[in-house]
Amino acid sequence: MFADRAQIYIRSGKGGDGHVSFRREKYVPDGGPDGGDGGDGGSVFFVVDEGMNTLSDYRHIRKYKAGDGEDGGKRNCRGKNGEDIYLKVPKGTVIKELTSGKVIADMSGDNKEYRILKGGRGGNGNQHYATSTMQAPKYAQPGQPARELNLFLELKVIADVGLIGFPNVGKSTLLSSCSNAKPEIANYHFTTLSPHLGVVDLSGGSSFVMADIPGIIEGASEGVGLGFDFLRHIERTKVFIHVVDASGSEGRDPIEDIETIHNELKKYNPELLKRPIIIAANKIDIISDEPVDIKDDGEFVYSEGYYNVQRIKDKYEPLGFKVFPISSYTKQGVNELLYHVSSVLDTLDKTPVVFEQEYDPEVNFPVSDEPYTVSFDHSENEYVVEGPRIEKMLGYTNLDSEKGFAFFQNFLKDNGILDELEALGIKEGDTVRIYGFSFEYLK
Ligand SMILES: Nc1nc2c(ncn2[C@@H]2O[C@H](COP(=O)(O)OP(=O)(O)OP(=O)(O)O)[C@@H](O)[C@H]2O)c(=O)[nH]1
Ligand SMILES: [Mg+2]
Repeated sequence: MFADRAQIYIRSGKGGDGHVSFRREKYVPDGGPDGGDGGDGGSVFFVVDEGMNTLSDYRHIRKYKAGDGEDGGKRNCRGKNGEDIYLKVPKGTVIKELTSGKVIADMSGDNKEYRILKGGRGGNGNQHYATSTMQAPKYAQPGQPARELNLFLELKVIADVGLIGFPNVGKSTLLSSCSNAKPEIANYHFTTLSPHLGVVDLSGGSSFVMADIPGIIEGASEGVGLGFDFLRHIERTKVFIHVVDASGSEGRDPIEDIETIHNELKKYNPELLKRPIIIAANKIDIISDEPVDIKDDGEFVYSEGYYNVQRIKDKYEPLGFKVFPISSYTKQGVNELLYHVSSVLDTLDKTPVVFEQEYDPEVNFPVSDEPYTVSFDHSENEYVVEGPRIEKMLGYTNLDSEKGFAFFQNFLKDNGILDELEALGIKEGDTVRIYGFSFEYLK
C-alpha cells in the first residue's frame, strides 16, 4: 500500500542540569561557586525533501528522539548541547497532533523547515546564584524537561488540477497523454493506487500541475474502496476534471457515475463541490457512428454510447458545467479541454490551499495542578515564585518567543499568581524571580 499516512512519536532533548560545585585551588581556602551550566536539549525539526514522495520511512521507524543536553560540570564546564534531529518529509505533508487531529504545520509553500519541538534549555550552574549575601549557593537550576508529541502525518499532494472519476474511465491515460508523468494504465479497476503528478505544458507558455488519483466509487467518503485515502489528495486542487466513460464500455451509465461521484465529494467535504468541475466525456474513439438498427419508420438507431455525450451535455451544461468530448487514447479533444482548464485556472487565486495551524506545541500542553508559592525575598528585594508546577510550566514554555512569553504571563494571571503578588504589595517596576529568570513587574 502506498504509505501516505503515518503515526509517530517525537521527543525533544531534555536540558542538562546546572551543576553545584566550588572552586578548589591550592592555597585558596574558600573558592567561589563554579558549577557550570547544563547544555541545551536538541530540538526536533521537520524539513521538506523534494526528492521524497511517500511517508514510507515513517512506517518502519516510529520513534524519534533528539539528544539530551549534558549536565554542567565543575570548573564552569558547560554541558554539551544535545543533538537536533531533522525529519525529512515530502512536500505537502500535513503534521497533526494525534489525539485532537489538529493541524500543527503544513509542509507546503514556503514552509520548508519547521521546528516542532524546541529542546529544553540547560539549567544555570550555581555560579549564577552567588550574590552579596549568598556567596556559596547550593542551588543550581535543573534543565528544562524534554517534551513529547504523538503525531499523525498525512501527505496531501499539491496540484492545481485533480482528475476524478470512477475506476477505469481513463484518468491515468489522460495524464500520461498530456504530461511528463508515467502512471500505470491497465484495463482493470484500481490500477492507480497512489496519486501521480504531472506537469502539463501548453504551447503559449502556461503550465499547471495535474494530479491523477485512484478511482472513486460509491461509499468512498465513508471509506469504501480506498476511500479517504483518495479524497484527501484532492483537497488542495482548485479545479477538477471529472472523467467519465462516455462510451459506456463497462455497461454503466455515465450520468449515474457523475451523480455518484458528486455525492461522494459532497459527503466528504461540501467545499469541494464549490470548485470548478469540468466534465471530460472520454473514450469517444470507441463510440461508433454506425447505426446498430433501423426502425420501421426508417430512423437509425445507434448504440447507447452514441447518445451519451449529448445526454451529458443536455443535463450538465445548463447547470454550469463545461463538457468536453475527448479520447485520452487518440488525444482527440484533449487540447481544447486543457486550454479551457488553463483559462479557468487563470481566473482563480494562485495561492495554494494551505492548512492553517490549529495547534501550537509551544503553548498547547497539559498544565499540572501541583502547588506553588509566592513570597518576598527581603535580602534580594525580589518577589519569588516557585514550586514544581511553576518549574514545569517554565520548562515547557519558550520564553524567548513572544507567543511563549505571552502564554506564560497568561498562565500567571489565570492561576491567581498575579493576585498573590499584588496581595504581597508588589508595585510596578519591582522584580519577580522565577527559577533564575527575573522579570520587571508591569501591570
Ligand atoms: N478506447 C479508449 N480506451 C481508453 C481511453 N482512455 C483509457 N482507455 C483504456 O481504459 C483502460 C483504463 O485506463 P486507465 O487510464 O488506467 O483508467 P483510470 O481511470 O486511471 O483507472 P483507475 O486507475 O483504475 O482508476 C485502459 O485499458 C486504457 O487503455 C480512451 O480514450 N479510449
Ligand atoms: Mg489510473
